[in-house]
Amino acid sequence: MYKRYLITSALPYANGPVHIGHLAGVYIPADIYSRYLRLKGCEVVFIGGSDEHGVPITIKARRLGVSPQDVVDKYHNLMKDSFQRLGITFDIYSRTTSAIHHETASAFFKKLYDDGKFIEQTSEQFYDDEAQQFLADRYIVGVCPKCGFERAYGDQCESCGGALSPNELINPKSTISGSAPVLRETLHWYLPLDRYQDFLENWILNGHREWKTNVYGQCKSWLDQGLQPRAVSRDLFWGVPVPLEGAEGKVLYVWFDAPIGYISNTKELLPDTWERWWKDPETKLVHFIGKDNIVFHCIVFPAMLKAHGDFILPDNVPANEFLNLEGKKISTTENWAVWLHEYLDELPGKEDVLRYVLCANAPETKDNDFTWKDFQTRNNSELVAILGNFVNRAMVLTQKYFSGKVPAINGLTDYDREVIAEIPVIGKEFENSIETFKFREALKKAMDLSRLGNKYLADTEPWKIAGTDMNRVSTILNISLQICANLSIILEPFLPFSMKKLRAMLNIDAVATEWDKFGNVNLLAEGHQLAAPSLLFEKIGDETIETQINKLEVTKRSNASTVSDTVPQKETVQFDDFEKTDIRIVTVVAAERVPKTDKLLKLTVDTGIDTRTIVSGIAEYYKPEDITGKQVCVLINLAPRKIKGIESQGMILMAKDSSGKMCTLQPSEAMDNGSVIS
Ligand code: B3M
Ligand code: ZN
Repeated sequence: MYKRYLITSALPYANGPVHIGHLAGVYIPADIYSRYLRLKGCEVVFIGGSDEHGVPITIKARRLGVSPQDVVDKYHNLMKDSFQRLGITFDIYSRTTSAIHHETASAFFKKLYDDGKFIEQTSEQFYDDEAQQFLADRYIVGVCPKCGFERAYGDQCESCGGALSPNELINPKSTISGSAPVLRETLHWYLPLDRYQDFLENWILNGHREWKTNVYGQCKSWLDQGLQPRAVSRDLFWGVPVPLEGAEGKVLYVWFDAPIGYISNTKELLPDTWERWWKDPETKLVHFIGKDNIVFHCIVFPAMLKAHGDFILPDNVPANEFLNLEGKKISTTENWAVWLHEYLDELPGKEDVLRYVLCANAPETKDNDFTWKDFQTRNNSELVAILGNFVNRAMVLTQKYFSGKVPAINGLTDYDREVIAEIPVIGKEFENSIETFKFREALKKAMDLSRLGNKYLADTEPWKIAGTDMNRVSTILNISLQICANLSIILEPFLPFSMKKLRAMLNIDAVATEWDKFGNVNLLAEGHQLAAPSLLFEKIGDETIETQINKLEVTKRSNASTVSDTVPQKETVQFDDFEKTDIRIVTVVAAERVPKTDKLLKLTVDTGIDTRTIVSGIAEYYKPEDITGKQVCVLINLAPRKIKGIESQGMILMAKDSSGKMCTLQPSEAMDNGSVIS
């Protein structure tokens, strides 16, 4: 077994928060593995960081009217903080906008360029004449040739899901200026992957048959199709500039610089010794990623490393499949997700429950589903009923009969011996599972130890013999407590917060719980004083689960439009212009349909100044009885207009999303009619 491990986890794009899909796929397994190896006494460096380049970040920034740097600052900090709160033990969580990364990625490119590893090629790309810039595929929208959707992107139609290239779009438009893009010649550098075909085939298909089947299979299919040169630069203003003369306006393709981020972050962490981690063949490099990143980590990045020549190659790439949520694909754009920072705020103290559920249910071999019901069940009937219950009984009984001091062993029965012998067996199986990246199986094995303890107490029933045979009670509790101490070792990679608590209850420190101690039943000396017992886990009630389920439904409905089709910001106005509008809180006192129309309601509103009539196109969304009695916002000084013969004196303000759905706006508390909105 290797002694030095360099563990990386995919660098998430800094354009949104972390959700449970990321955690189950990448960060929890990587953290479990790192913690386990540290327990074993291996030298471990665990690298994380944000991927802060790429087109989507520039699009988000443009849409929000801020700079790309603003976007990545916000999400980098949010992600870094929430990972830390979940106990992900990165040795460094840095970012690809750091100076050291720019230098490192730039030098990497330059070396490959100087060594003649690239080919240069001119191609035609869409260009926005008005904005004077080349357009990434995502910056071009048009009618989808497959389904007719009007705002399909140059790389994909979000309506039918079809992959597109920009020249297939009907009536393409630049999203920057709105003008029709034109084709222009541009020069780029390509990594000729075809030249690495033989090397990769041999290295992966012959040399790494032990890789997970999903990973090996994907690599094989890429290799079977035959590799093609890939562009490693882009015409874009955001990224690591191509370090060549005459390459102004060009940056490294995000997938070229991002994996180099693993190297830069190691350098940042260990300026003097980083080379041991990247250049010494004794180091075992392991990339934790999601399945959509397999080609980049198993084919492209290794080809880059090989082309460079100084670096080791990954030893394993244990990629996971995807996690769905309540039967549906997790979607950032539809806000169909459980966001880590919100979970941490809303379910404080339940970090380990999430870690547990996401590992127990990890999409290791196929896509899997997270449901809040399953979350509740796993907490209540596994963490509480098995693990928590066992530890609590052992602790409380010791408190009760032996004032919290570890009692003596007074002779062993055959059954005691059997139970004791079972512990190292579990340990061996556990090691085997974890070292082959089967973390679900490993967790199950570790939980088997608490099942064993639970059963041992249930079978021996020390509370029943306390009056008659204290010697026997003493032995039973000693063994039970030794099992607790072993649990605090084996479960530490999975449930670090609770195991810390358990160690505190057992009054032992972390050194006492290194992996090589596992399996022993002398971890706690006779007479050792325990601390007071407290519960490791608590039941989660139906209300908590319902709140989360409701929240998902609501946020899904209300945020459906946040990303793709938000209407661009209008021109700047001066405060004086805004001041001309008179927006008030009013109450709808009566409402009726306008005859012979589908959309219109005639509303009578109390403005605090007067009672007046407003005709509003909200009949599709509100029945007269639903809107009556509600407070809404009204532009009261809009020039009166006749609609269907009725004079409308003002306009109800409505929010409208990209699907066309509309809703009224209400004050967060009841206000007097006529309250001014400013
Ligand atoms: N940022 C893609 C992703 O988050 C990408 C990973 C980079 S790892 C070097 O799925
Ligand atoms: Zn389509």
